[in-house]
Amino acid sequence: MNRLLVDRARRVLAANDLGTSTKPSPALYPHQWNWDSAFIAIGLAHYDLERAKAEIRSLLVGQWRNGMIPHIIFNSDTSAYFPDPHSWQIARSSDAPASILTSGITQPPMITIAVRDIVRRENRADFAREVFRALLAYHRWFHHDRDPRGEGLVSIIHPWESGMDNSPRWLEILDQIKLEKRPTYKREDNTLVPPDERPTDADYDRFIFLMDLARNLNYNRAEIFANSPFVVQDVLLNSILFCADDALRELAALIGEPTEEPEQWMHKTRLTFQSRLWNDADALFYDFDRRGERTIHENTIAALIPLYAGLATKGQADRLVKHMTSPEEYAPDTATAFRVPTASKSSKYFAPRGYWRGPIWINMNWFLIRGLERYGYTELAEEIRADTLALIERSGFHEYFNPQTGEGDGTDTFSWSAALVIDLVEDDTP
Ligand code: 2M8
Repeated sequence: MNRLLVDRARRVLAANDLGTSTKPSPALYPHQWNWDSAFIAIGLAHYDLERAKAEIRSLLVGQWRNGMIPHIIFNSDTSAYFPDPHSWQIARSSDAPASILTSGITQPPMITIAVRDIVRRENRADFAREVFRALLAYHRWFHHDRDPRGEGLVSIIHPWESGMDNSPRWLEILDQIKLEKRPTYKREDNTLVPPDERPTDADYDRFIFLMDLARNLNYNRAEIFANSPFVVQDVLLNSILFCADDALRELAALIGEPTEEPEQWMHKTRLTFQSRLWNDADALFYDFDRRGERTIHENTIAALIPLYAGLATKGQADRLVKHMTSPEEYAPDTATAFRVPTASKSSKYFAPRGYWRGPIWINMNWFLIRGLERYGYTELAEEIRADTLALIERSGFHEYFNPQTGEGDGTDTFSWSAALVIDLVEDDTP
């Protein structure tokens, strides 16, 4: 049964293959996305290491001079996606690459974790040697540019950087953005999948407002931090960066480079993660609104992802697991058969078809399975793995799934759903 699932998953990746990169889906996402490609490389590494390396190399082609790896690298063969290169106008920044079109923001740095997977599977250091400098530059950019005060937590400047675009976590800040007039733009996404499975126009107005703001400030970080209403220390991105720092440390050790820098980053992150993001009363990790200097009290799946990174103490992990097993929040109940929803069912924003406001996403289940395994909750990890595979078996490689009905929503044949299913079935963590 599972072998058949792997075969089908490979066919999804082959169908979305653009040669040296893979688009997330056939029509809705026709370009290369940063963390999608890293998840895809983790899947590819199980059966085609050369193609996995190509996926990473093509992502690095888009790297900016300041080290940032952008969230989208545009495929010049298509224009059917908004926002397009003209919306970003990255040439306004002297840091942007000259001959390649990209967006002007980033996404969670899963790339370094994917590279470590590839290197471990190959059991050779060549690829680590090849890409180490580029990865180091990306991490330095994160830690210096996005954490200018050296606090140990980096900030995101757009909900798209979190990868969880319309998460309830961002709503309070976005609601405060009062637009004098609506930005003018034409969406493509809600013509390709049912509009109620996509962010609303009100969400998009604010996404575009923040994109315009960053562009009009020529992607100058100091200006953006000073002028944007959206500067947030995101639990998810900082958890992934912490894991990525650890992967970078391992790559450095392998090729005889110093390991102190990533070690120091990790040390600082661990401290501030605890002191600023852990909320002991609610027993959840919460994002911090850096601009407004306040905690964002939203119970979403992001609050549980520090398990993946090993950033929770054992006591905190036990309490996080209680949320996961509570039927009022993340566990099945009479109305909700499938897990794990991306927002707590107790949230007033919970919406079972609402994109990142409730549906099940395979990458989030994957993070939780890996996190539960790390803390020794093997039974729960096994249950979620079995549920995840059963969901795909039942509804196909959709982008996300309704936790109440198990129906697949968003786009079909979604690349990271396929890639991570391969990783979950093979499950021979290198
Ligand atoms: C979604 O985000 C893009 C914008 O970056 C979109 O909605 O058009 C998110 O799910 C994001 O996490 C993902 O990387 C991207 C491509 O799959 O789609």
